[in-house]
Amino acid sequence: MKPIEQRFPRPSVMGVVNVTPDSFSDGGVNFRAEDGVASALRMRAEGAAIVDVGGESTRPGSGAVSLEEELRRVIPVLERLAGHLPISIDTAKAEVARRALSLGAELVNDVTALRGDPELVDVVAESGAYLCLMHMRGEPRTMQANPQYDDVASEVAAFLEQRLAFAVEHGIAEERICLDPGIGFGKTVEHNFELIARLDVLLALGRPVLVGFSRKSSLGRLLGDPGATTGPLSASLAAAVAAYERGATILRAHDVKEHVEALAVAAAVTP
Ligand code: 9MG
Repeated sequence: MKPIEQRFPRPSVMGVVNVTPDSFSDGGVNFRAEDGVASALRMRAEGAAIVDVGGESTRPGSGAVSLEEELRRVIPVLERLAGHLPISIDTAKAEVARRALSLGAELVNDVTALRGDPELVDVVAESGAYLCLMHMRGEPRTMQANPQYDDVASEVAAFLEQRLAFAVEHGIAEERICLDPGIGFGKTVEHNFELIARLDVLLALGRPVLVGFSRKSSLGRLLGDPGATTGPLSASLAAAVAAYERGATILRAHDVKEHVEALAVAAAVTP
């Protein structure tokens, strides 16, 4: 298998398909399997390098869903997409990842960075799949309750370095792994923008970086609405381009066509 940066060269767009009823960012538009499948196929046609399918909401305040419910949501979508496009499975559960990989998923996107389910590391190692390790402070239910850091970029980098070492020690090839600062996962608006401004601190770990700023509440809050739960497309595109220009490889986004176009322009200026 190719190293992740060859399989998904800069800039690659990862389309988001939340098979959940309660996402702030897309209002549950893909909760029915046929809608999730149609969205994924449209994103591929619009230029997504990979589509991230998830059945558990990770928005601030959300609780966990059972294994059975998560499988019930994502498996029908994955069955119908198998063989049609590159798939990432957004899960922290080993059994969901196992089933998704058997249906052809090539990347496991684990927002817990292998801390959620002790069996997941072996599932990824044995499958040879790509892996995204994301930083999160706390858990989705409570993570936005007064997050504090002395130096957010250094602390996020130290965490990711430790999780990368854990993954490699357990047999996952380093060349298959990308790292993610976890925009919005236990961070204030200022923390999120500082992480993009100082992306070089994460890049120094030597792995490709994935950034997901699309539609996140920090964008709406920066623009003047302190109660925003989401952010507009214009701001999402600016954040993706800023992240790309500072070295990000994969940009996770809901509006694939617009992100592909904006990043193509950015790449023509700054390859
Ligand atoms: C599932 N999910 C929601 N936001 C995300 C982000 O910013 N990065 C990754 N890897 N996954 C995310």
